[in-house]
Amino acid sequence: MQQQYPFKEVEQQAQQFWGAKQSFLAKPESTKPKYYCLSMFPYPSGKLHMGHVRNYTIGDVLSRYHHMKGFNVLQPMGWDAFGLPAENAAIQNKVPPAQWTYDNIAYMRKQLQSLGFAIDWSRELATCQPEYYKWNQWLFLRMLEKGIAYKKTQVVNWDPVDQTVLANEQVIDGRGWRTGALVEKREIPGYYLNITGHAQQLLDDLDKLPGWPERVKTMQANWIGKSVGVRFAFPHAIQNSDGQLIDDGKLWVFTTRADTIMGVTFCAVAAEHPLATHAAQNNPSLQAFIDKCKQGSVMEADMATMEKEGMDTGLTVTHPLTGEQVPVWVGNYVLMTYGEGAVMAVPAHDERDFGFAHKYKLPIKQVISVIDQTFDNSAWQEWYGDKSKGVCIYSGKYNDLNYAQAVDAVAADLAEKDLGGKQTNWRLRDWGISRQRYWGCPIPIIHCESCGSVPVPDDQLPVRLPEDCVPDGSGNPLNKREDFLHCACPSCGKPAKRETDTMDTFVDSSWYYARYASGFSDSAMVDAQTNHWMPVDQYIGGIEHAILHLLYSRFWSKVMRDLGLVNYDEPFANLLTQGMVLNHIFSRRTEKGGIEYF
Ligand code: ANZ
Ligand code: ZN
Repeated sequence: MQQQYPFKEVEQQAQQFWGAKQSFLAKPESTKPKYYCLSMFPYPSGKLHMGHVRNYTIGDVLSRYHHMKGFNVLQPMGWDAFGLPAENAAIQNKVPPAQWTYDNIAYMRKQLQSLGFAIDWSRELATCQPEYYKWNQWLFLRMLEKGIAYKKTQVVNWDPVDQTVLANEQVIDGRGWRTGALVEKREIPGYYLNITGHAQQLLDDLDKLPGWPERVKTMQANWIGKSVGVRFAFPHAIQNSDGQLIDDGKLWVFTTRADTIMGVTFCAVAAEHPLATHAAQNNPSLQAFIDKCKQGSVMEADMATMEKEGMDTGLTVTHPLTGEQVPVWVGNYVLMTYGEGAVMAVPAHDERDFGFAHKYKLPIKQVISVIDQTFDNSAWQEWYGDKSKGVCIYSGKYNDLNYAQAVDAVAADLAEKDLGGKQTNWRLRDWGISRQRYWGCPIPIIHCESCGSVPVPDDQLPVRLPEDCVPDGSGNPLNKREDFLHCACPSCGKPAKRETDTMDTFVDSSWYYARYASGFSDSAMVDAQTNHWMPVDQYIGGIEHAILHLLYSRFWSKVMRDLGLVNYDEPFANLLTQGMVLNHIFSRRTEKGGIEYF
């Protein structure tokens, strides 16, 4: 027996043996029970780090164990190869993102192979390959046909330095995460996927996942955020300069506490709300306040902790049940993108409204009472906002009703006046997939002056991304690529222009597991083999993907299922979220204020 482990010899011999025997080739025709073991695929950032080694070792141990137990194992590997870091590297080193990416893949593949993992390398894929992303485009077109994908303009976070839209997560303290520039809000057109249409299913089907950590399921449920309440209107006679009623004379709000409707002492609208815009026309200080609000973060976490600020618009609306006039304020804590972008404010029973009313000396009117508790306007107490205890008081005909009874009664009365009714709201927003980025999957749309936005016909897929652009940081280089831009309109044949936005890279990772499990056909997104291997028996990855990646994958699977491409409801039967390997990382603030890592 040798004193030391001569890893060079032993491992090389073992790896040669496995290679010669094709030991890790998955065999779909085998009659053994299948075991699909999947680790989240890496971004080809340059070199493997210890986190990769640890993550992939977990999957490897599980794969080998099941192999030995007589399972037919599939353990594939690939590359999440589109994305921003390649563009940033390109800006720095002046090499095309494609070259940087393919070089990194080659290097990291060698590293992974030298680790001797039991991977079926015959199924390797990279999401930047046209053979792969062709099917992103193809499914997008199917979604477009079904109305699941649609175009709309929306307010987005705009980084004026990078000339790009940022995700909420990329806005830190109101600044772009990379550039440190003050983020602006802008309206631009983009494509959205109607994930909210699947919200109920995405919530319900969490119950079909006993093999997922409770914590992750809770995070998903909170993110989906089902909220049952009442949507109703405060009528008004506010007209715009053309003499037309704004929003048909109705200020709509969404509330989960319709039982407190008799305690309304003001309404608060978002800075982007039409009533705010209207009121600001002859009120420069209100306009200045609105501009300031628009600069702030749209992250909900920030919304919850930030100082509540507001300003009176001078406008009033009519309480739908009492007929009283209610003042309208602009409040920085009201989100334009949730509910109706406006709230009925009940300072006595909502903590945010309470703070706001105190700050601006607005009336506070108790309408819920709890036995043995005394209401005191000067300080907030937990029970004020607790809907599980208490009954209505000072509320006329609703007195003595509990929460559920009062909500029903109020909703019925509002419905009778044709001013509203019960409604379910979702915190989840539709998934905006357009990115003003080069290194991603082109959105297969052609813009024609006569025909508008025309889908690229299937037989012209994939729309290939030119691989030799070198971004210089000033917007999307595709806008300057004449050979990419110009094409014929598929519908009328006249000269037209290609869409230059590319897809969010979360699209790429939303279905790679199904492609691994399929034969790599160029005439089908997936084949019948997929249903043999899927769902993934063990998915392994970082907790940082507990929400977005997993939710998008679940959604994408359901769309594929509805189109008859696959037969499973959920892609990942068991989920293991490994910990993170932490190490001190050196960084510095750049001149522009962003963070640069070494
Ligand atoms: C009056 C009220 C009284 C409320 C009360 C709560 C307690 P969830 O559960 O998250 O759906 N709200 C509605 N739209 C909003 C918006 N665009 N921006 C900020 N806040 C908004 O919360 C619904 C509650 O959040 C609604 O119920 C509304 O405040 C507020 F004692 O209405 B409530
Ligand atoms: Zn045309």
